[in-house]
Amino acid sequence: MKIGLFDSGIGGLTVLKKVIENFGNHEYFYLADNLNVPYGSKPISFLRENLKNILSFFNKKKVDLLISACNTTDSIVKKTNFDTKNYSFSYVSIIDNAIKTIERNDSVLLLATENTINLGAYKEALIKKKITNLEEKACPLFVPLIEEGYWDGQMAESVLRFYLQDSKSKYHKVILGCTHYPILEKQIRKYTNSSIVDPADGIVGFLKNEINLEKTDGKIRVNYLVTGNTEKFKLLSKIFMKDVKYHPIFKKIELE
Ligand code: DGN
Repeated sequence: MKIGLFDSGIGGLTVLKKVIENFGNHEYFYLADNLNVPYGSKPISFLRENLKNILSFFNKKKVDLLISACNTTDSIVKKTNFDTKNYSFSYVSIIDNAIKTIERNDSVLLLATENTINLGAYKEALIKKKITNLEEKACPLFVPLIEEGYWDGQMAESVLRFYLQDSKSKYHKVILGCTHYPILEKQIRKYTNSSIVDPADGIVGFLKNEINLEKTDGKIRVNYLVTGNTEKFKLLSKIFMKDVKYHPIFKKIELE
């Protein structure tokens, strides 16, 4: 199957990695729009236009499935009547699948970008699930920190402490509502005893149970399409994907 994924940078790799681990050899296209990172605080009107270009790009690539590996753009899809039906692929929502892992009466802490929280797609879906104990926290410093490669050390420690020092044991679940955040999962765990929801697991569940995607053998190739700094993306993706046996191909592209 031809599978597309996209994000503002390396965050979506947390989804790609789990998809590869579970489904092996498919034809993967990963668009890293790091020219426009971070999406979390950019104007919605800009991100919406940019999203149209991303979807047209994948339409031309003729992917069968397009996985939203970005909660911010998925929030835009859900809250601004963005039509994903006029394309040849099936669009896979990260938020819909993350929500499936939440149970009635769970108390929830949502960590996400400012745009994701302000757009309210998670909140709306959680209220539908009768979740009344919800706290939302935007962590705008996480994405720049991660995109600059500060995944541990003092700088990461200070930023994590700044956002999370009050979070200990208050919730059943902590949703990492930005695909960049699982890169800091080990450190986030120091601040909470709650169970952590990585939306990538929701995507894997969807592909397994609702699309019946099979695991296939063979050499795994990923076509990385990068809009901004390709060298930086190449370096960080190599570090993050170091345990994955695959053949990455990097290409700089321009979105129309
Ligand atoms: N990783 C994206 C998300 O899940 O929202 C976007 C992060 C960003 O660019 N701020």
